[in-house]
Amino acid sequence: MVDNPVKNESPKTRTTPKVERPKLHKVILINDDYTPREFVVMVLKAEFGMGEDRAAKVMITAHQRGVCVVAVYQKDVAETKATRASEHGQKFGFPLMFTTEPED
Ligand code: TYC
Repeated sequence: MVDNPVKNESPKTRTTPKVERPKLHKVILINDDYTPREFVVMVLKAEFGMGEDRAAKVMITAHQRGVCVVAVYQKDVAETKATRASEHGQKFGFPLMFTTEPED
């Protein structure tokens, strides 16, 4: 295309760059009345690589408010992590539950 500052002679060849960033998904810890606090902390450390202090803060937030965001990942990673962490609780007979939801 020859440059023409007055008129774009072939507008149909112009493309809009469209790079969509995949939405991140939150892993959410749900409170329950049965899982021991120490067990929740242990699972957060084991499944999400948290240190003791961070894990204890996340656990107490879920305990007090009902839910707490644990971390954000791309969709498939968030779902796998939530499933694994919930299964960790089930394996020990606890109703510990992790869910996922897309970030806004
Ligand atoms: N509420 C539980 C108790 O009092 C502890 C707990 C905290 C369980 C957070 C789940 O996501 C949870 N033993």
